[in-house]
Amino acid sequence: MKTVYKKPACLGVRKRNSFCPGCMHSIASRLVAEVLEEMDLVDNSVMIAGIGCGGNASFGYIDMDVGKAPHGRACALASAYKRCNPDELVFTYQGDGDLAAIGFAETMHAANRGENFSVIFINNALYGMTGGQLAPTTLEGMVTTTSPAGRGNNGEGYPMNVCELINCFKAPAYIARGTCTDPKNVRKTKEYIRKAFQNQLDGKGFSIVEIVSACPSDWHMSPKQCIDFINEKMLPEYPLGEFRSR
Ligand SMILES: Cc1ncc(C[n+]2csc(CCOP(=O)(O)OP(=O)(O)O)c2C)c(N)n1
Ligand code: SF4
Repeated sequence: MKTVYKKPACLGVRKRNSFCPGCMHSIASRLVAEVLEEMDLVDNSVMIAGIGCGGNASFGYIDMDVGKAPHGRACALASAYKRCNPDELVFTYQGDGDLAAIGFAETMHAANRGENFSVIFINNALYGMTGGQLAPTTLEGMVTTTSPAGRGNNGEGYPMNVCELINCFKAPAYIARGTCTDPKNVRKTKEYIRKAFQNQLDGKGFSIVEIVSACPSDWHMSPKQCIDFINEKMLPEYPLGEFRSR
């Protein structure tokens, strides 16, 4: 029988992932592995991973070179690494707590400078690894461990739309938001990742792909309920599509 779809050879070689069942980090990191392999970039790329469950993606799930940037500094490290190694593909892999809270300044300044690397941004609307605290991306009214009355009822402000913010800058080359709720969206998100990487190879500058994702453990939902929640609640706040493609 002819194999038409298989696991990327670079995935799960050194270590199997430890993501919870239904966690979209597993789909997102697989898509990254697929694109790297299809573009023949596995041996000429560096992933700069941050903290949290997203940061665990640096622990060898993809058999490639990795850098670890604790405490939100992934975009700063990626800027420096790419400037010193312009011939390598460099991308960060970050959650929303990492990128939009602790690492907000680094992300925005790297985007505004038009640094020539790519960002894979996993937006699951809270801090996953540490037990589900409020993130800048938490939805209005959403209950988290640090917004027990629902976001907005105790001075927590409003959801932060990272792609839209970055779209205010002149320099970025590619900005897109996808999700992984069904095969059509998975394919689209993969295409966004491919375009972001190609933009970087073409020297066009900063690219970001946000992936609206599920955290079943801290949302206290089944994987199926998570998909419904994304479709009904997350996507109206975080619309999908390409914001900019140069
Ligand atoms: C400066 C700093 N404060 C707090 C922490 C503790 N910490 C580790 S993971 C994490 C949450 C990460 O959440 P997110 O980036 O959304 O990633 P996820 O786990 O959802 O993938 C925090 C706050 C830290 N590592 N650094
Ligand atoms: S805690 Fe959430 S983000 Fe972390 S692995 Fe589990 S489902 Fe994924």
